Amino acid sequence: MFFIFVIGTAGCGKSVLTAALEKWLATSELAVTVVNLDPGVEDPPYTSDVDIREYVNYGQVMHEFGLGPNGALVASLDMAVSHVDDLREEIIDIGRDYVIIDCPGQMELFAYRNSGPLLVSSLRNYDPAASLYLLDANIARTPTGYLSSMLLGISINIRFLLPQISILSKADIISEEKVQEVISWSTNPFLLQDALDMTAEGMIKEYSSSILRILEDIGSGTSLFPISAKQMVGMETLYAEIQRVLAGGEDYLTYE
Ligand SMILES: Nc1nc2c(ncn2[C@@H]2O[C@H](COP(=O)(O)OP(=O)(O)OP(=O)(O)O)[C@@H](O)[C@H]2O)c(=O)[nH]1
Ligand SMILES: [Mg+2]
Repeated sequence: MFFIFVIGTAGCGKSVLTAALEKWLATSELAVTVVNLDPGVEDPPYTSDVDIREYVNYGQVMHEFGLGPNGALVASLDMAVSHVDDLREEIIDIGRDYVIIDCPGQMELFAYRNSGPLLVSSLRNYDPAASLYLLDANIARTPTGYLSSMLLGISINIRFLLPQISILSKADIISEEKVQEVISWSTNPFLLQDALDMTAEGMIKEYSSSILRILEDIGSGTSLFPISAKQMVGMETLYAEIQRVLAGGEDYLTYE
């Protein structure tokens, strides 16, 4: 059983990609379980097989504890941790080869708090897993947006300890030329440095080369995969990369 966690900032296209990947795998006659891990979602673009909303009621949490939308999401995920064994049991009972997990968009849950990484590690247990980290084309189209998105990806990577595939999502909303430029930043740090030098101001100019060195050192210089889940473009390449990573072609990060 292979676990694929779909993560990224709010509205970057996680749920639509989850639906598209399920559709793509299903048409390739691969069996998929779709898990919704977002307590706050109202109408996801897929039919979930396993759903966190069966275990926690986001609206009720907000109402009962007098919380705002973000606080209620944090509290809901904290509560969900006590149900993680039930969620995994459901997934195991269904028993399909691929498990795609659509995560909530509040990155704080994964980058800083414990509940996100705890849910991830308990759900996959010791099964092979990878995370798909989506960089929203809306954000990553600018050099500073790209850089900050990559840094957020690293924050998540060091909490998840999973091989991570970086995706330029919603690639159809920017021109093909822009897509190629953003991809070139991912493979050639000097091009990103040039772009930052041309557009960034003040401190970021001074810091950019050190930040770029960090990105390179920890291996974040791997290519981005442009995807349009809406137009089902890039799915085959993404699947090949998922296969490569899950088959162990990429070392798992280990931190003591
Ligand atoms: N043009 C375009 N729009 C997309 C694509 N994928 C998603 N969208 C749109 O982006 C918006 C957000 O998509 P979602 O899949 O709900 O994003 P999400 O990351 O799941 O959002 P949260 O769960 O709220 O964090 C919706 O309006 C989608 O229709 C894409 O490939 N191309
Ligand atoms: Mg979503």
